[in-house]
Amino acid sequence: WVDHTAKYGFQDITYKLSPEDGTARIAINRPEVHNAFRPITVNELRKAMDLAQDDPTVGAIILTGEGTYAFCSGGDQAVRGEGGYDDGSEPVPRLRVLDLHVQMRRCPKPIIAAVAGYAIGGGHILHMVADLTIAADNAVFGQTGPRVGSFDAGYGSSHMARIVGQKKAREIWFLSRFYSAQEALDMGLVNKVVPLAQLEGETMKWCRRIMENSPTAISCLKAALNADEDGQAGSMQLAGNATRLFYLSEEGKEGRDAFLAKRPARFRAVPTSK
Ligand code: 1HA
Repeated sequence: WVDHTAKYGFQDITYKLSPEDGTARIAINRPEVHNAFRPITVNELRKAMDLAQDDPTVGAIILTGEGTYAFCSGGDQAVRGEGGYDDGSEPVPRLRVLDLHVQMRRCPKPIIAAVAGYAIGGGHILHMVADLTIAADNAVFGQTGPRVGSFDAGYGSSHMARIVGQKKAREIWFLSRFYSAQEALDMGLVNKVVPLAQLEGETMKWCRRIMENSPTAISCLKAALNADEDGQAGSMQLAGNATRLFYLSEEGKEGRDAFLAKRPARFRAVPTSK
C-alpha cells in the first residue's frame, strides 16, 4: 500500500492506494472510540470517496476500519449535542453521513466493506450501503439506535429490508441485538466470512477478480441494481451511463460536429445502433 493519508491532511481516516491492484483503501482510524465517526470523520470519508472515484488507476474501493476490534461503532455519542452531532467543524451541528450513503450508491466503482470486529449502529449501515461485504469471523453486527435514542429511516431501514427481508429487518431494529458473522452470512447480510487473519487477503482477491472485468459493465450493473430502490434518482444514474456511452458513438458525435460546423446533422450517414 502507498499511504496518502498525510498528503490530504486526513486525521480521522487513512487513505491508501495499491496501484498494482487498482484498489483504494479507506479506513476509519479512531480506535479509542472503536472507530465511531464524528462530522470530521464523515467529511474525510466523503473526500476520500471522491478521490478514489476520480482516480483512473482505481477500480475498486475498500472501506474498512483500522485495527481488528471494530469496523465502526457508528456515530460518536460524545459529540452528540442538542441539535445533532457537533464537533465544531461544521457551521451548524450536522453529520453528513446520509450524504455519504448517497455518494457511495452513486459511485460508479464497486465499494467493498472489509469488516473485522464490531459493525454497529451507523457503522453497520456503512457496510450495508457498500456493494459487497467480506467479514472476519470475529465480526459482530447490529443496530443500537433504539437503545441510544436514534434511528436511520433512510437506507438503514429500506435497504436493510431489501437485503434481509421485512421480518428480519424489524427484528434487527426493534430488538437491537447483536449478530455473529455466521448469522450475518445466513441472512445474506454479508458475502463471505473468513478467519480474521485472511480478511485483507480475501478482500484483495475479490478486488483483483473485479478488476479483470469490464468497468463499464460493472458501473452499469451497479446503477441497474440501485435503480428500483432509488426511484427517479436511480434511473438517472443509469441514464447518465447511457448518455456517456452515446457520446462515444458516431451518431452522438455527428450531432456535436454538425452543430459546431453550422450544418445540418447527417445522422443517417453514420453507423447507428438502430
Ligand atoms: O443512528 C445513527 C444515525 C441515524 C440517522 C442519521 C445519522 C446517524 C448517524 C449515526 C447513528 C448511530 O450510529 S446511532 C448508534 C451509535 N452507536 C452505538 O450506540 C454503539 C456504541 N458502542 C457500543 O455499543 C460498544 O462500544 C460496542 C458494542 C461497539 C463495543 O463494546 P465494548 O467492547 O464493551 O467497548 P466499550 O467499553 O463500550 O467502548 C470502549 C470505548 O469506546 C468507551 O470509551 P471509554 O469508556 O474507554 O472512554 C466507549 O464509550 C467508546 N465508544 C464506543 N462506541 C462509541 C464510543 N464513544 C462514542 N461513540 C460511540 N459510538
